[in-house]
Amino acid sequence: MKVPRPLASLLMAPFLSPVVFAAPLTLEEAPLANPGFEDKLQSWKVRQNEPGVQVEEAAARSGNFGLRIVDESEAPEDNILITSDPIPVEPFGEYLLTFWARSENGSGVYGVGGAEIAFFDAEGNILTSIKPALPVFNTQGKWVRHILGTTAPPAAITMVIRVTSYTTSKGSIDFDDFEIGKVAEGAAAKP
Ligand SMILES: [Ca+2]
Repeated sequence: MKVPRPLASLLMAPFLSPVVFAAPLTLEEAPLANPGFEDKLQSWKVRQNEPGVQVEEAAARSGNFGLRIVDESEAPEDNILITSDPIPVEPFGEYLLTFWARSENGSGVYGVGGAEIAFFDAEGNILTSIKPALPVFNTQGKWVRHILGTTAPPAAITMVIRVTSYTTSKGSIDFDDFEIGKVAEGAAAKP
């Protein structure tokens, strides 16, 4: 599969230079539908606090639309949860998720909200008690790229991306331009 250009260029980024790979690190794009919310919420499911979920032009980093979540209180029932459609994975596959996010008014020392990856087995059971997750902090309105790497558990057949707000925080976050890819075989460093 073609390597998505933004991910490929990301891996050439200078801040990754201390990691020395035996071969150039390449990614196989995973099939994530509607990664930039140009088709509104198609291929994403709102699981909690639907009124707090908006897809609008004001939340776009690229294209016409972006995702805005608005958590108006620190009450748990106001937490927001949005889930991508399942994405097929290979056991022990190494996956890299990137997305762009910003918050102008968010509170919370542990982040306003964030994105995480959850893996599932063939029966639909979740496989990780602690999900690989990245918080989004108040960025004073500046778009910031977030990068999360993880490895699929042995029984994993699918994963989803989950976008959430946190119990301990309130405020809004804009998300756009999700990408996820599998690190190609043979990319590991040699001793
Ligand atoms: Ca977009």
